[in-house]
Amino acid sequence: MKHDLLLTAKGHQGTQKRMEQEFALIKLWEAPDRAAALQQAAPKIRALAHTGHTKVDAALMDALPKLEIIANFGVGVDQIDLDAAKKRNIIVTNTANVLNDCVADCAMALVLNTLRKFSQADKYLRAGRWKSNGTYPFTTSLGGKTLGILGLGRIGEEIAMRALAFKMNIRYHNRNKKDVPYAYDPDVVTLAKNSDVLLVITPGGAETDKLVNAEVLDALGPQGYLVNVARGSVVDQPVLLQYLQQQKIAGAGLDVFEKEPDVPSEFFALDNAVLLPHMASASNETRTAMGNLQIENILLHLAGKPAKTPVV
Ligand code: NAP
Ligand code: 8YV
Repeated sequence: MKHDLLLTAKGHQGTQKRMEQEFALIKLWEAPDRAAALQQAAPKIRALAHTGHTKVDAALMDALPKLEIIANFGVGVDQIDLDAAKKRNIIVTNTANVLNDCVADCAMALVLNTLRKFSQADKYLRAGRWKSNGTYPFTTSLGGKTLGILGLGRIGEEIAMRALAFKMNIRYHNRNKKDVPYAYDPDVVTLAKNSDVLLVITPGGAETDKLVNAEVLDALGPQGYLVNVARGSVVDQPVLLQYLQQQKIAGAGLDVFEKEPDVPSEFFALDNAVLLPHMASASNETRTAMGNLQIENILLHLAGKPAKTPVV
């Protein structure tokens, strides 16, 4: 007999296909009446698979009184109310580690692209401006510059290794100093002051909300660059936009935004920003590995075994 599984949203196709094979799958987003679908599912649902950035809140947990596990597709769980899950003895799992390389590759590509402006230069060539205006203006080298990593965790450490290969110097700030061969700064402002590129890869949520604010961007200064692959919430987005428009920082590379997929159109006009549609983990290989881990966590739990990557 297949176990029941409630899936909150349409996500990675291969993962959904596997879920359809392994479980009796209920697709919540397809239900014409969500409340009625939840009521019907409630007596049998022990496992919920979540994908995307909609909230998994206390009300959803209360609608599923038999719920034991919420398995997230993604390492960041800021969209899940962890306190509410803990209170209800619901396990939350993520997809830690399997995406480290892919996200670090994307972060490094953003650093490179933001300083060297390859995206902008590509547009310049396609618009025929090489021929009409001549060579593209000179850009900024990476070698010898200091990369300040805000959030030197699993992904942050992979980014540091890549940046070393580009001959960058590494500094970092976490709440807790680590046993690593990189210089530690005790706060974000000091890190920004000491960095040419400030790279954000902390979790999202209340603890890090607008951690990168005007004071931090002032410390980064007009020659400094910001790269964000964490969550849009970690940066004060309206302030960042203003700083980019007024060239109070040199540029930004952004994979994440405050209210995805809505990106204020003022960003599109900026020549000093490289913008990506939240795609740091979006390779076929990595998304498949994330889905496999999400499913493995659910199957382990339903077999009475400990999940592989629990968060709470
Ligand atoms: P992780 O291993 O838990 O690392 C997070 C790091 O952030 C830790 O070193 C932690 O150190 C630090 N940190 C946490 N809160 C902080 C705070 N208030 N101030 C300063 N540092 C803080 O997590 P990970 O696996 O590397 O993932 C990090 C995040 O990247 C995820 O949560 C997710 O939001 C984001 N992400 C984005 C994408 C994307 O597609 N763009 C893909 C994957 C992940 P301390 O605890 O010592 O402070
Ligand atoms: C995914 C992510 O884009 O893992 C994370 O925290 O942000 C990304 O890997 C997202 O989780 C897909 O829903």
